[in-house]
Amino acid sequence: MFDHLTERLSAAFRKLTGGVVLNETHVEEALKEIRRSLLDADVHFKVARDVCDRVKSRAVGAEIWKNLTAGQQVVRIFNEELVEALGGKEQSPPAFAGKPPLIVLVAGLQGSGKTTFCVKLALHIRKKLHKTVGLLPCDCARPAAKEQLVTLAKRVGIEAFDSPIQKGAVTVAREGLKWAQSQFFDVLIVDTAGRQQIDEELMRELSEIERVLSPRERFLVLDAMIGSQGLEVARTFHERARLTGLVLAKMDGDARGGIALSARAVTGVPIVFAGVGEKPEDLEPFHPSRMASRILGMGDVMTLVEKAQEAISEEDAMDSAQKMFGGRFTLEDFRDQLKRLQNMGPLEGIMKLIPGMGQMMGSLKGVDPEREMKKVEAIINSMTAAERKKPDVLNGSRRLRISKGSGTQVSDINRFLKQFMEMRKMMKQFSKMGMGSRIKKLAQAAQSGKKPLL
Ligand SMILES: Nc1nc2c(ncn2[C@@H]2O[C@H](COP(=O)(O)OP(=O)(O)OP(=O)(O)O)[C@@H](O)[C@H]2O)c(=O)[nH]1
Ligand SMILES: [Mg+2]
Repeated sequence: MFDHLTERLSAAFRKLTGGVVLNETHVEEALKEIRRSLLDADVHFKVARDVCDRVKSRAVGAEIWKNLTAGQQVVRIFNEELVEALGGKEQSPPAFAGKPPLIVLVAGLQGSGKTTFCVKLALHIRKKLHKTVGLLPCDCARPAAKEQLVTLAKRVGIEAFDSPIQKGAVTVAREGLKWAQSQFFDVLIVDTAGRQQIDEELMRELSEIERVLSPRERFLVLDAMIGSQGLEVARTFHERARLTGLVLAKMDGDARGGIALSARAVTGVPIVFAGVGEKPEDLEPFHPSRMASRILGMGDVMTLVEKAQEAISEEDAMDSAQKMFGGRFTLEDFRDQLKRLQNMGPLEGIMKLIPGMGQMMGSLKGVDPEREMKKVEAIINSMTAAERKKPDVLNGSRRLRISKGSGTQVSDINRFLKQFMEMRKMMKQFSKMGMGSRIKKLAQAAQSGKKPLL
């Protein structure tokens, strides 16, 4: 398992940071680990090679982002390529709209999860798309197969076609279609037989059923745990049934699901659903970005995002803290801080630790803090840039203009400015007390959520 791909990248590589341009040697180094991680996730080696080639062509010559290390930068590109290869960011689930009965043929290897998926899909279509659905069991190979579908369907109140399996799958398909038409179903879902191996007999039967039903959708159910041989399975089914969608069953297990990448690459067909449990409700639309995180190792994506955020906010915090204690804190800075506070940003901690700020926030108690903050923001927004930098110029007529502009009372402005001036005074005193050198510690402590020892 490779929970932290980034950490597996060599130390020298990891240390390269912002501003450096990645060269071929750097990228090759990272690709070694990336290739291994893809193979670990059961991605077919040819597919892994293609993804690596694409990452390479994008990464060589790319500049490392300011707050990322080389490793993170490559992992970032890798993640983007994975999402793209899995279907892109935006992917809407099929709507199953068309001339009724719209037929969905479900195929796959034995035990992959076809029958379970048929029931899940029927429920999804009824609940989410508000369409009428019927189920057609065309698995006449396994004696209990029909009963399994009929029983499952009954349990969730979906109608299933029930006829003797001795007739054979093709006859059942023909009769089932007539039944669906007579029932005026919007959608008819057809379960088929699976086999241990892909064999000619199964494929012929499938083609036959397909010819009789002309299904609009032809889905292949793949067990997420199938491993890299799933690529051949997907290819064969696609050649015979011209698939329109892939379904990944048993995604609730701990398979990394590399088959998603391989099957999608070899067929070019979208992955439409993921089965996430045994129950009929356990079906989800397929999310390429979630899947990419899974193949990549969740730890990496999380670390990546956190690291980037940390770096940004730490830098911001230092910058503001230095301004505050150097007495250069303006109304503009104050407005920025307010914005961050509203977002419950990481600066909340540092604000509380600053003399004056706590009081100011405290005086908001009893009133709606959100509204107060908006008011203050409106006041600052109605000032000119010069006024924000030097609030001392704010005489009576300027305050009147601001009150009109911000829809507040002059008394609101007076109160706010008084508080702001006091806060600034306190900040200056604070820095005179020799605290300037401890700003860094303060900022860092606030970042980590700990109270510093001043
Ligand atoms: N955990 C989990 N189990 C699943 C999922 N889908 C199916 N199963 C289980 O996998 C087993 C096989 O599922 P079926 O739906 O019978 O598979 P099938 O492809 O119809 O099998 P055959 O008809 O024998 O070819 C059953 O025990 C299901 O409960 C899933 O998404 N998650
Ligand atoms: Mg079945």
